[in-house]
Amino acid sequence: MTGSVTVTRRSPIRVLSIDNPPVNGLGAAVRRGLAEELERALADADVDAIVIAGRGKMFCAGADIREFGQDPPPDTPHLPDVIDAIEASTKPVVAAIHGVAAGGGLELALGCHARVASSDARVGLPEVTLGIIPGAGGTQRLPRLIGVEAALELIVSGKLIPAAEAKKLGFIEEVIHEDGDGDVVEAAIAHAQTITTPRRSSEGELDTDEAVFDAVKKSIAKKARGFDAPYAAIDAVRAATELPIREGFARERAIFLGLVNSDQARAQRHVFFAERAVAKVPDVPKDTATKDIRRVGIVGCGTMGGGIAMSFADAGIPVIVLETEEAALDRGLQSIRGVYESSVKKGRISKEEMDARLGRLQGTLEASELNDADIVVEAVFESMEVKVDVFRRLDEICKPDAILATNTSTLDVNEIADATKRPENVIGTHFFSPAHIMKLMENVRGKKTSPETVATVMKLSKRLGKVGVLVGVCDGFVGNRMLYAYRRQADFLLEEGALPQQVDGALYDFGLPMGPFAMADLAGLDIGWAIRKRQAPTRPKDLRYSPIADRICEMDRFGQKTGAGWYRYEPGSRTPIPDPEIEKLVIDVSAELGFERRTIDDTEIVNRCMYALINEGAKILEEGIALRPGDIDIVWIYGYGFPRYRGGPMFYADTVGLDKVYEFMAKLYQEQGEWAKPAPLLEKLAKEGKSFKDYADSNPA
Ligand code: T1G
Repeated sequence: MTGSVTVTRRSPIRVLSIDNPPVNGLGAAVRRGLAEELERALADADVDAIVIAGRGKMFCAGADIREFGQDPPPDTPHLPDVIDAIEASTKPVVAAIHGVAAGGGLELALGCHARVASSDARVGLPEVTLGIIPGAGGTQRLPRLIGVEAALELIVSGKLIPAAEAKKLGFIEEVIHEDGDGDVVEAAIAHAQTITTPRRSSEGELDTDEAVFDAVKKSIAKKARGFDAPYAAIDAVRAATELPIREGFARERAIFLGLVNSDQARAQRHVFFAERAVAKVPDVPKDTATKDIRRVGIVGCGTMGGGIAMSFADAGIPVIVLETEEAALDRGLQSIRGVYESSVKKGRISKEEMDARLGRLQGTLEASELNDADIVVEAVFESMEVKVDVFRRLDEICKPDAILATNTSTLDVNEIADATKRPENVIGTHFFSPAHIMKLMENVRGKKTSPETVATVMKLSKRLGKVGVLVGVCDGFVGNRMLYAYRRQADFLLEEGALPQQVDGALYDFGLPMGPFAMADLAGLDIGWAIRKRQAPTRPKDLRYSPIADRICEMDRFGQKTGAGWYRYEPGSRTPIPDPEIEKLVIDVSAELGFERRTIDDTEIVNRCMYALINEGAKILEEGIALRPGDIDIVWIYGYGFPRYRGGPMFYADTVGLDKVYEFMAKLYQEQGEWAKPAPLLEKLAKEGKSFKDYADSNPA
């Protein structure tokens, strides 16, 4: 064993196995080990061919991302050099791929003279998801193997594809079914012995016209808005068509090195690790017992109840949906069927798959039919009175160990839990609309929620293909509570001189999928109005409050669903059109409140809304409502479309500098009072010249 490479002598074949758990990352030791063992094998006359494989659950997940930004130990070969040596080998080298070959791991395999994969393997170049591009030859070798268009599709999307598809494309030579054909290493050994002349992927010229690149740029314009890496990847592949191979490699490397320490790459690396960290709950160890979820009950088949039911059916779990009236149940089930039918029409799922999912869904008007559910998710009207009544009844009907979950987006989960005799089995599972699509689940832990209930629901989030983030109980939990602070500044900016389309435009350009006013129109203004009415009795009377949103609701304008809200909408269209009536209302309210309207630029708009959001995030952290700054980032990225290339609001704050955020909020505090009071944690970190990352490192969750 050299470094993290084990050697198996199967004369005349030498097998080099990467052994660097958990994902065989190509860290310094692995690169050194591969280089040294390759040299030995080439020098050994008893060796006719070499197989490279991976120990454990996969071949190799690429470069060790944790080593980025660090200088490797001296004499550590760079990955491109290791791969060049493999490709130059006069003895055939075959990659034996199982599990995953991703990024540098696939580039390593592309440097080999052939690739044999097990049928369950997935392969791809996901570097763009980390804000970089393949930097070890992938953008030069892959197009030469499968053509420019197919290579662009894989590199620019960053997706992993099944081995069978890769074989069809032409960069996997053989796919074996390990249950039938023996293991992949054996197959690779056999394959190596069939090779007489090693085929080198970097050989051969490429020719293509510019239209191909323009077409890709056009096709990704919406999805890749604001991201640098996908466009850099297109430039690298273009270099493969314009330059001889060595110059192409150099061009790729230069683009890669230009990105690897960029703000976007550091942000997307942060998101990669933050997304994996959210699953770790300090006082709920990995081996905490979890309940088996075989059958699920949903209370309410409205927009949220229906979407939640689909999430479970999509994940293969039988669901029974309870409604109070036949008409409501029919409407709900019909809308679910409608969503599936349009997915079939769009070719997203097959008719058979639709039928299978609908087959798992059952409607009922009989609450007693929820008696054998392992978990029941309540998704009824957002009223404490209604929810407490539902939970009292569920407590009587459901089996003793069933989990009772509420989909409330703002209400006190402890109060709901205390309405039952099983508060330890009560938890919040806050889905985001549309629930069958949005990946985020805010799992709300009450004072009495047991570790088993937490562990079960966190595991269930993963099973549903969602990202579950554990949060504590407060008004609006993490996402909506921060949204209140963000939205408040947006409202105040209208009174001071901005207009809805300007505020929305500035935040759209910042990278959000839409601004606060267009988002409110999409969600429906009646929801926010109900929340403001509920909060009115406890809202501090001496603090500023913007009446504009209430006035719009009093005009029966509730957004897209009524054809008018902050904007007006043509029938059947979701395109927001600025409405002079709203402009007049905004200007009238300014005058009414004594504001002299002033010119406000986009930078102030972004700073006011973002810094207020971050400040609320800091309060949430110090109150322990969120475990880590990264958890808050994941909530905003998966729940509100915060741009991944900015890393989330808390990571973004670190790139701006907490001193700047603090100074800005401290100044706003002078003008607005309590609403803008800097969080003590923000003040402390800013004055100590520290970041939220420093806070996370010194308060490991
Ligand atoms: N480096 C370091 N750690 C990694 C890692 C990597 N490449 N991939 C995963 N981990 C850690 C992860 O943080 C987690 O740690 C554990 O491994 C299990 O991961 C030159 C420069 C392979 C599909 O983008 O997509 O090569 O939380 O929970 O669900 O061109 O991991 O347990 O402490 O995700 O089974 C390109 C990244 C690198 C692939 C497996 N490669 N990894 O999924 O496990 S850049 C990637 C994944 C590159 C070259 C460039 C997934 C996976 P912990 P996991 P999983």
